[in-house]
Amino acid sequence: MALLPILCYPDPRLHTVAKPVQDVDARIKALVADMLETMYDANGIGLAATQVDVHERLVVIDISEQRNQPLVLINPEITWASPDRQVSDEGCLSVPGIYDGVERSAAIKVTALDGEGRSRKLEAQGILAVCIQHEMDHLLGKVFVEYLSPLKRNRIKTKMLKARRETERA
Ligand code: K1U
Ligand code: ZN
Repeated sequence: MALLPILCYPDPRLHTVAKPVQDVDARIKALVADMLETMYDANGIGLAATQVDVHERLVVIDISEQRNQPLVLINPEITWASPDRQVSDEGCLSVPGIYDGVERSAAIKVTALDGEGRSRKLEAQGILAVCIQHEMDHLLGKVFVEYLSPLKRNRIKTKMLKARRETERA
């Protein structure tokens, strides 16, 4: 297993649209293991393959307190989204230190393959629904800051670029 580097906003690779996974083979299983290790190490509750510069439709999630209930969604599709929407504070491992409110469907139904390539259906609400929608946005090349105002987004971009320059200089 290995820790994978996480792309940081505004890296243009975060805007790549992911392609479907063709086969849940040994390469994908190794990627799932590495992504879970990377997500747990970063104290995240989710991670999309896009964030580790792999442009295939795969996300990992774990919203459990004990960090022992991994959820692997391969080629996820939202089959139903509730018309009622709610605003929740979101963060992103690709935009460290930034949290802001985003409006999304309060409940969703999703189909996907699991880490063994088996078909799964699930219904989600609360933080799980928020996290799945956030991760699926990554697969479409969308970062949550794109829901914020241009003013906020530009401030975040400037802050991230400054932090990157300071890291490079150190
Ligand atoms: O996609 C990511 O970068 C992971 C992201 C998932 C996420 C968190 C909160 C709302 C929507 C999506 C994170 O894990 S950010 C860091 C984090 O652990 C966290 C932040 C806010 C609430 C709970 C957890
Ligand atoms: Zn994110």
